[in-house]
Amino acid sequence: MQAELEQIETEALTELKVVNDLRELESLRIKYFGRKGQLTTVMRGMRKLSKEERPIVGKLANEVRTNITAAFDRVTETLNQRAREQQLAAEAVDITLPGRRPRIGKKHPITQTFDRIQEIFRGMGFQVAEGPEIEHEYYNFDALNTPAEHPARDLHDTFYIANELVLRTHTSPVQVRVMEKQKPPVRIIVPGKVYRLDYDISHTPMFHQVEGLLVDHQVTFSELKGVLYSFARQMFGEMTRVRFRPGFFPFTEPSAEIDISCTVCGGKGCRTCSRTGWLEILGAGSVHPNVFRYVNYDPEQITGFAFGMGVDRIAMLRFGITDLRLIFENDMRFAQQF
Ligand code: 2NM
Repeated sequence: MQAELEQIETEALTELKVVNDLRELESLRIKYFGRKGQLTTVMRGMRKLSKEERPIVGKLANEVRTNITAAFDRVTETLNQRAREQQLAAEAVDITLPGRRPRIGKKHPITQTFDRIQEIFRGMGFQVAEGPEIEHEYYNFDALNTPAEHPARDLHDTFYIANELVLRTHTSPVQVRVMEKQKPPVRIIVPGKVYRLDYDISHTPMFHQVEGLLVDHQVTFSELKGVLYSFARQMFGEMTRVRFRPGFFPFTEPSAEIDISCTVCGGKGCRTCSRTGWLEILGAGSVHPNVFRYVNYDPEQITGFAFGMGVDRIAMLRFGITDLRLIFENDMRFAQQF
């Protein structure tokens, strides 16, 4: 039995030297210490030994068990450490590598222009209103003093999408909706997308507009001039000159077309202003009494002015964009420049 114990010890220690992983180690533990393990079996057999032999063999058995256990502990520790090292190596981060530069988004030049226009008009006490892009003919035309026979309602200009429903051709219908709900004073601007059946080098079927409306008791045309002069100088620079020419819109009377001195040449004449020194950027006028009647305002008591501008052309001037198509292509190389 002693010889057997010594052989178990030698064998166990030898086998433990070549263990590769924790699974192999576990099957060795079962082989020696399990319920039917070699050491367990020998120790169980000690019951049959004589009184004299038992302490001697028992002492040896204990020593053998202690030695093997110690060897198991050492191997366990080594394997655990190796596993930790492998994990750390696998998870290692090379902090000397250059960082990956995050792609930073930019606001589209149209959005930036909308933002600036809104900022200027908020500064003059206007609030921002929005409304649907699919409109009823009533709001897009009738309530804006544009009767059924009016040329602006021609099929060639308007996207009809269903009976009596159109894609709005301007943002003015939103102003009608606001006036229907709100008594004067009304002081709003309406930014948004508008749609017209028009597609060539200088027109896209969808484009962007900001329209403004100010109504109250005793509002005059000179206040319109004051607001638009202030806007022009904040938007295009303090040196900007402004001129009003007579114009026509069905929803305003009188109406005006408003030019600013050319932002490229300062008024000397260049390609951008077709050698005139002026750029047409706004339409405006005093709100037609008929528009007030549609929203139940009394035109004897209430006056007001309205104006409208195309945002796409203003954005092109602002950022020096020479081709309208670039605004709608959404090429990242284009967008990154502003
Ligand atoms: C323009 C030019 C002139 C305008 C009129 C109205 C409303 F709803 F009050 F009648 N909103 N916008 C208007 C007037 C728009 O755009 C070139």
